[in-house]
Amino acid sequence: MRKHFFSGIQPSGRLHIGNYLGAIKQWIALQDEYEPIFGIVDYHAMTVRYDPAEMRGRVLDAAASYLAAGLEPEKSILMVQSDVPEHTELAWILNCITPMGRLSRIPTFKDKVRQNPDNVNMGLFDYPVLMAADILLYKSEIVPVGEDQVPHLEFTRDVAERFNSAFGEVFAEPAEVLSPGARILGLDGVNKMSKSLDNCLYLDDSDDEISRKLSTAVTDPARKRRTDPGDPTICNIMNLHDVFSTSEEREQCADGCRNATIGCLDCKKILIGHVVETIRPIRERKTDLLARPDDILDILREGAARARPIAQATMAEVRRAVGVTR
Ligand code: AQP
Repeated sequence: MRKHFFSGIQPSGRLHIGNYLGAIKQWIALQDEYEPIFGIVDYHAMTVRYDPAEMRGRVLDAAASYLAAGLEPEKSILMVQSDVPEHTELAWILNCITPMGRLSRIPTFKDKVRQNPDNVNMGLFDYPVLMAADILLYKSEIVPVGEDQVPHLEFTRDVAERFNSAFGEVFAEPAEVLSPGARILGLDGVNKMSKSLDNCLYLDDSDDEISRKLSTAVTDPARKRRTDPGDPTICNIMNLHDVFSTSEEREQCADGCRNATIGCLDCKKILIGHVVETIRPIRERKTDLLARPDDILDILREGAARARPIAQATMAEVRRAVGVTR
């Protein structure tokens, strides 16, 4: 029997190439070896202000993106977090063994407080506990994630250890699996590519949008003219070449930048070709899928029905361990 692991994405906006390269691409590659559970974690997305009328559409959009990127519902389980109430049940139990001081040191919480100063709610603070519950519920031993999630995985291991030593061995301590695209910067060249910062190349951008966004994206700011030599090590376009282009193209662009024999625009044109080739088939499949929302809803319903017995079996063990069965 293939082992499970859980990995999820918040339906907090359209998915972008950071989500794809940091997480989704790796998940797809693991679906022969494991039976992964891919969650659309809608309860996590409630930690920032949102319009309830948009949530259904966002969930469908995320599901279509996963499927278009190569998730196969015969091999993997695609589900929505709120369809499996054991996630929030386990989160409550984990809350009761989590020191508040430990949570307040997690850097992503501080970042979110900076971004949402007028909405610092308990859900935002507790986000890592719900994420730990998502992962532990399926006894995940690995979790493919982007670099920004490493502190959450460290926290998940902590909680698993705390639980096991208080109540007896129930959970595995999961390890993060990072890809070469584990930290994709946004088009501003400074911040992480992020839905909420809208500095993204989205998985459904048109060829023209990709070309326009990359043509105006930040490069080495000290390189003002075509004839100035540049520093490819601080250029975000070069970072993207690292994940999209061949080694010959990377060398051609890096050497050409250092000795000013290639301009930023020519270097960008090579990248644009690769990004368009990657995004175009995903966008086209996604458009086809979104034209059949009932088929997507069927896949999500079936995913929840397959995930629930696994979650219930773990919860039965957890309930016995913490002494709430009679
Ligand atoms: N820029 C990124 N580079 C590499 N990996 C990334 N991931 C997100 N951004 C990048 C990975 O995608 C998975 C799902 O992330 P998420 O959507 O659940 O949450 P997030 O990391 O908070 O993503 P965003 O886009 O930044 O969302 P908002 O703006 O709503 O907070 C994770 O594995 C993540 O590492």
